[in-house]
Amino acid sequence: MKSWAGPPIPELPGQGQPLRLFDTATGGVRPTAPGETATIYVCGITPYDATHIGHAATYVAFDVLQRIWLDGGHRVKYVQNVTDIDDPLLERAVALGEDWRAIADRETEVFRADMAALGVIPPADYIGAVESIPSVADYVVRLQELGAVYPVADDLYFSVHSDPRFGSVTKLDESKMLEIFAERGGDPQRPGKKHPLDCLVWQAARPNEPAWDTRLGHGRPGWHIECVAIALDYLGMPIDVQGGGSDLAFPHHEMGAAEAQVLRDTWPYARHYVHTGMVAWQGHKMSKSRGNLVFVSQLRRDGIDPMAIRLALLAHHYRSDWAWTEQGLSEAVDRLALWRTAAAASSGADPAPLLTHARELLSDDMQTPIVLDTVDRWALATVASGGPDASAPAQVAAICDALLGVRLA
Ligand code: 5CA
Ligand code: ZN
Repeated sequence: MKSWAGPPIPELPGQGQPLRLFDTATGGVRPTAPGETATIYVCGITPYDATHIGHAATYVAFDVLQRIWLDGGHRVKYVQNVTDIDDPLLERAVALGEDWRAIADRETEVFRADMAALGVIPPADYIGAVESIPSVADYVVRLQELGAVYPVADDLYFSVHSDPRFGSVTKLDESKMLEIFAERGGDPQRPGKKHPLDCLVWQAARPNEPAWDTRLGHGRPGWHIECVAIALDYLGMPIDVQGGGSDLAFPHHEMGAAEAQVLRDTWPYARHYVHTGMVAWQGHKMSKSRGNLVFVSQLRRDGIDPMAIRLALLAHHYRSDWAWTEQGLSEAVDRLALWRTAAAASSGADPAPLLTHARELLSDDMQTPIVLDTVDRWALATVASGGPDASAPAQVAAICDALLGVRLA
C-alpha cells in the first residue's frame, strides 16, 4: 500500500544515547534495539474516523522513538498495517450505506495526509490486511499443522494456551482477561470453543460480507493474526518494538505474541512491548465507538499549524493517559510562536548543553515534556537577551526538527 512522503531529518553533531524504554512485559525500563538495524511494528488504523487526536498521539510517540534511534546511529526498519477489513469497518459501512472499500480508501488517505502534515516518518512497508490475506492463510495452515488451531462451525480458532507463555505480555489474571476480551472484539461466550479466550484466526464467509478465496476456503482473517503475518513477513522475529496504544496490550498484542511464538517455536515475539496512554475528550477515552473525536484534519482546516498539534501531544509523557483541551492546544500555539521567534533570532545561547540534556531525557523513556521545558528556557533567554552564538538559533531549530519532529522554519 502507498505510504506517505517522509520528512527530511537534519543531522546533528555527535550521537544520541541508546534508548531505554518501558516494556509492558517486564514492567520496567530497559535498553532497546541491540542491533545495527532497529525494527519496529506499530499497529495501524482501522480506517474509519481517522485521524483523531488519540491516533495522532500514538503515532507521534512512535515517531519520536524512531528519531531517537536514528540519532543514536541505528538504521530503522518500520512496518505498519492498515486494518482495511474488520467487523467495525463493515458495521460503519452498513450504517453509512457506503461501500466498505470506499470508506477504507478515503480514511486511509486522510490518515496519510495528516501523518505527512505532522511530520511523521512513514513506514517502509505500509501493508493492508486485505493484501496480506494469502499470507495469513499460509500462517493459519501452519498453525493447523502444529495442532494449535481447531474449527468452530466453519470458522477457525487459535488455542491461546498452545503457547505456554500465553499471558506473559500483560500478566493479567484470567477473569480480567475474559472481561477485557469481551470488551475488545473477543467472543468468550461462543459455544463450541475449547477455551473462552481462544481467538478467531479465520472467519468463513458470511452472507453479505466480503470474503476471499484462499487455501482455507472462502473467508477472511481474524484480527491478531493479520498483524502477526505482516510483522513476520516484513520484519521477522524478534521485533525490537511492538507498539500501539495501551488498549491493544490485551488481547491484541498478547494473542499476537502467542500466535507468533507457536508459529516460530521461539520466544519472544517482541523484545519490547511499548504502549502509549489513552487520550480522552469530554471525559472519556477518545474512541470511534463513542464518537467523542477531535480530528487532526479539522484542526488543520481551522488553521492550526500541525507543528502546534505536535507540541500539544509532546507536552504529555507518552505513557500517561491525558485529556485533550483547548487550553493545551492554545499553550502549544504560544509555545510554537516563542520557539519560532527564538529560532529566527540573530544569535542565541550555546545550544550544546540543550542538545546533551535533550538526548539524556529522550533516551530515558522519552521524557518529551521536560525536553519542551528545556527548549522553552533556551528560547526565552534567546528572545530576551540574544546570546554569543550566531549559529545557535539554526542549531536549536535542527535539534527540534531532528529529535522532536517540530519544524521551526
Ligand atoms: N487497527 C487496529 C490495530 S491493528 C486499531 O487498533 N486501529 S485503531 O484505529 O482503533 O487505532 C489505531 C491506533 O491508535 C492504535 O495503536 C490504538 O491503540 C491507538 N488509539 C486509539 N484510540 C486512542 C486514544 N484515544 N488515545 C491514544 N491512542 C489511541
Ligand atoms: Zn495490530
